[in-house]
Amino acid sequence: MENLLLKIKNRSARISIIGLGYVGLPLTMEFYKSGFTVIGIDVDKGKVESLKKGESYVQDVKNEDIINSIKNGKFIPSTDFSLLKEADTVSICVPTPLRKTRDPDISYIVSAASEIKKYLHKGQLIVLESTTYPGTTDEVLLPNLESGGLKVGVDFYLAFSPERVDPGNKRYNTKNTPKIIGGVTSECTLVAKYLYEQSIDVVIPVSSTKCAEMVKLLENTYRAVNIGLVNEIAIMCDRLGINVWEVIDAAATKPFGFMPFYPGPGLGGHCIPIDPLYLSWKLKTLNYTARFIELASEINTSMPLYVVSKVSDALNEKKKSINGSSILLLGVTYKRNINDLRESPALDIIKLLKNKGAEISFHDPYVASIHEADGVKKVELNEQVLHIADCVVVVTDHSNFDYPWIVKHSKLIVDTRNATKGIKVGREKIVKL
Ligand code: SAJ
Repeated sequence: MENLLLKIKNRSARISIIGLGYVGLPLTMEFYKSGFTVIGIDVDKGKVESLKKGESYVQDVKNEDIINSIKNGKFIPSTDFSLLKEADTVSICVPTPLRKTRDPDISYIVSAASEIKKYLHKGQLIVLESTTYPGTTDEVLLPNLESGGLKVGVDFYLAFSPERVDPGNKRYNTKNTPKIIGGVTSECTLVAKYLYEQSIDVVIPVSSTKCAEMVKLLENTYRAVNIGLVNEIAIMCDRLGINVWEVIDAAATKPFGFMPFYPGPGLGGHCIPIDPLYLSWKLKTLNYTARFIELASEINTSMPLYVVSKVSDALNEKKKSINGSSILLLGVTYKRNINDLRESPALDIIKLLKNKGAEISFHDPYVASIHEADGVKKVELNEQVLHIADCVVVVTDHSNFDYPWIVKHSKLIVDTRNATKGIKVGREKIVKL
């Protein structure tokens, strides 16, 4: 262990990262900036080629950092896993999606592990960062890595450290977001903590890999359940004839014991809709039903249908039906001011409206086309397009939309994000969740 600690201290340790996406690439740059040489491995040749051309495809990573690190020989992007034989540490930052059956898909972790095993050698540190269910490191990764005869905590070190990357967040980044580390043994925790604290401001050890895996799932389940709660509160307020947005803003004046969440068209992104289902799946294998997670998922996934019912009621007030109406969606990404469509509720809303015979178009400054929704075209946003639409639906409240101008030139608006807050017009023109 001492030898590895010394190599980390004098920066002769060769770091490797598997998976150069929105987690792995920023982490690569942090290790580089703190003086390490980093081998970055990705199965996607296109990513590796872009990096070699000095082009970053991750919004929080600058081209110049890529160019400088490669020019100085301190960052080696490659698709070749055999480079792992030179690596002293390996951080695994691969995707952990859901299968079509909504069960966890840890196949990317398993294939990374089988590559690592080929080149595993004494003194190496392996850290899994991909979000997964508690037990993955101990029950899947560890047996795989020890099957070659090396002993964890003695010959090599293994830990879990949840990623906490929030793409586009201008305040929190990889370096200044506290990092949790849980090792298989105390030596594993010590070595992993020592490595990460060379590049990350605050590193917090916990007692096990399972604890570290669970920390991440608590963080994101907390969000999914609270978003589910506030979506149900919105439905209740609608039945009660109460403005849910006013209720939340008023509740948010409480300086303690309350954190505002806001209703919306549904739960998008690659974390919040997915991570809690990793936890509920694991508990099912232990004959336990994670009721909050399942209920929140049920409510959140019902929100697109709820939005379409609001559109239907709003058109009905104008003696129109969805069938044959022209409907313009404003914003289709899963949350404001980013270009990510993954799991976006807009995709569900489009499907539901299409099935009811609507003529749909969209405008989103961050999106050129929606390949998941053929026939739904992007239109330029102008007075005529707004006026032609029988209903305009604000699905994603990008900051660069001119909401007063949109309201002025629209006949009818369904606002799922309270984006038109403060604009004084009659209820017959703006309908909110
Ligand atoms: N959403 C609501 N109401 C809310 C908050 C979010 O409907 O009050 C919706 C969003 O529109 C989106 C989905 O939920 O469709 C997820 O939104 P999010 O704000 O949780 O954003 P994400 O998915 O980018 O979550 C990431 C997570 N980061 C990591 O997993 C490392 C999450 O833990 C962060 O808390 C979150 O960013 C953040 O705070 O920005």
